[in-house]
Amino acid sequence: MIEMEKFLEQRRRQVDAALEKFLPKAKSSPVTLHEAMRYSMFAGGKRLRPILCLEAASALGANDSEALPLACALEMVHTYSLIHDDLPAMDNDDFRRGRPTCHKVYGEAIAILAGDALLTLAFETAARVRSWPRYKHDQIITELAVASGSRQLIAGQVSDLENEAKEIDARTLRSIHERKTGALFTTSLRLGAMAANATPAKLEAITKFGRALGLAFQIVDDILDVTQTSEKLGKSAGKDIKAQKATYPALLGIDGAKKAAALWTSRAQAAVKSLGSGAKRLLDLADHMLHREH
Ligand code: GRG
Repeated sequence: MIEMEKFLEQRRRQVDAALEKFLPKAKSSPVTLHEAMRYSMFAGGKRLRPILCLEAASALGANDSEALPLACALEMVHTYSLIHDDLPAMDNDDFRRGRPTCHKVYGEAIAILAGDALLTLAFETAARVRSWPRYKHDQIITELAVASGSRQLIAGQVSDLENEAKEIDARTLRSIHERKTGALFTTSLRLGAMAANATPAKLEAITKFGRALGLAFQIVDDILDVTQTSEKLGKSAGKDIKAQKATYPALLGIDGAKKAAALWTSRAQAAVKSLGSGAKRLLDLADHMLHREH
């Protein structure tokens, strides 16, 4: 576990160094906007999506430099979604990544614009990568757009908002999370695999891994919301109950939710067994995500 922590810290530093280059300098005009983008970006996220992207690429034999711009683009989309999710019109949260939320520090207007600017910068960054023999530039950009768009990430958010205080069944809950959380996870892994010019069979294995891992991640996220403190999570704990959201612990109980998270993790791991020893790190990452405490 300590070994994995060290490895993740190394990866986070690598991603942060690349993000540092892609984000406009804090002193460049408009200063407030660029400061706000950096405030949320460098607030200490786990960097799971970029790390998954880099690890998928590495599992299939690519150098980190091939996937790094895509890894950064994914973190930009994710950070934008957190800034907007925290706004008073959405989840209305004061605390994220261990600090006051973007709108609490910079005001709502700048927070909205910082989110918009990060989303746009994600596409500028992704547009700079080259094509690979099997995966052309337009396919890469389309994947990122679809995962972030009105049928996936944003659809999941809309469905989440519309179902607050409603009783929903397991199928609806899963569908919310597949779009809100799972799509960007799966795309992170797929873009990494594409940067390694994966064969269709290997890309399919990585895709199955991503879908199952995304669900496992979300179930663990729901469990942590009720079992951990805000301090430990770096975001407000106990929010799901307050917002009367349907969650896996509410549907299955804590023990049932833990079993479900373990089941989806083992399904994810089974999906990449065919990739052999190259996938060892992906298997370990799935275990780490299952047992994480924040
Ligand atoms: C506003 C378009 C739009 C979408 C918002 C991402 C999202 C959709 C909402 C965030 C709230 C939430 C509980 C999402 C589900 C789980 C999730 C994505 C948690 C945050 O991801 P982590 O734990 O966060 O990887 P860090 O801060 O470590 O990057």
